[in-house]
Amino acid sequence: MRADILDPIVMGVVNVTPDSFSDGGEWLDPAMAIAHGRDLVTQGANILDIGGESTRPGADPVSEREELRRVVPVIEGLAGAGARLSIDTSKAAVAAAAIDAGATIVNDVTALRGDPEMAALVAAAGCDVCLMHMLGEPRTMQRDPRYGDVVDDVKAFLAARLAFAVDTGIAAERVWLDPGIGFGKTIDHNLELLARLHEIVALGRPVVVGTSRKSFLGTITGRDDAADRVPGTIATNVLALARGARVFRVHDVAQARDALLVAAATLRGRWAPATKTSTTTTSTTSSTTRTAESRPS
Ligand code: HH2
Repeated sequence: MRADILDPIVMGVVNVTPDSFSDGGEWLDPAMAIAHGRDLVTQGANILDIGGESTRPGADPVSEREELRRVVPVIEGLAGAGARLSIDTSKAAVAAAAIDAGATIVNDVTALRGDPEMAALVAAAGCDVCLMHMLGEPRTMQRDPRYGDVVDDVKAFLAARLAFAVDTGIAAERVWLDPGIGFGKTIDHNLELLARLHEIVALGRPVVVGTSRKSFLGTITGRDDAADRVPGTIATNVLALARGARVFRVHDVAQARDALLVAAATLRGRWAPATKTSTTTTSTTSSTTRTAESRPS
């Protein structure tokens, strides 16, 4: 029995991009993106992660103006939809506009290295921030990535970025950490990070895992179509939960949510019925009560 297993938090992906690796172009129209976000909330998303720039291997950068044009109307349209809103950006101006429009989480795949203004913005806003590991940058990151020991290296990087965040005035309780599955990693790097995820969890901050539909799942299963990688996504999410991960960034919310709720109850050897039915789960181990302001701590 695992009393230490906290309620999983499901972060649904809303990509307002023409070129994302698995759903590029599907939600580029703001009305379509807003409808998709609302649908993900209905499916059980606790957080919606809205992004206007693809970070897939080889992706070209997007201008600030274009990124703002893509994401701000979508965040405005999803404010009050029943989930916390996260902005997936490494640009401070985009994060600032998103926060003004209702976002309360900044998901920065550069871990505050991409824009010198970002750390101060997050500190002043008092929002939550996800710091992700990436080796190199999206255009070139999959060209022969190398580590000493991948888990030790990623853990040391995340510890250093957490210290940097705290030094710039961000409360440690606001920081989430993400090993950056697929960002400058071979298939074996991804698998070793997932197998030893508890070593990252030991840093003491909520760990975010983003395996959803990624290419290493296709390599293992032979599934070329990213939409066919949901079972692989769920396998990694459930195993990550068992190793202490807290937030699961997924495209296929309903399937991931069900699997994670059953996995959490099974690991605990106990199930408590939800007492409220609004849209986001609390961080307690004792129930699946839902509250809009819940966050990992
Ligand atoms: N993965 C992607 C984008 N943002 N953020 C975090 N914290 N962790 C991740 O693993 C992560 C992320 C890539 O997935 P997706 O958004 O579907 O693709 P694209 O970058 O092509 O838009």
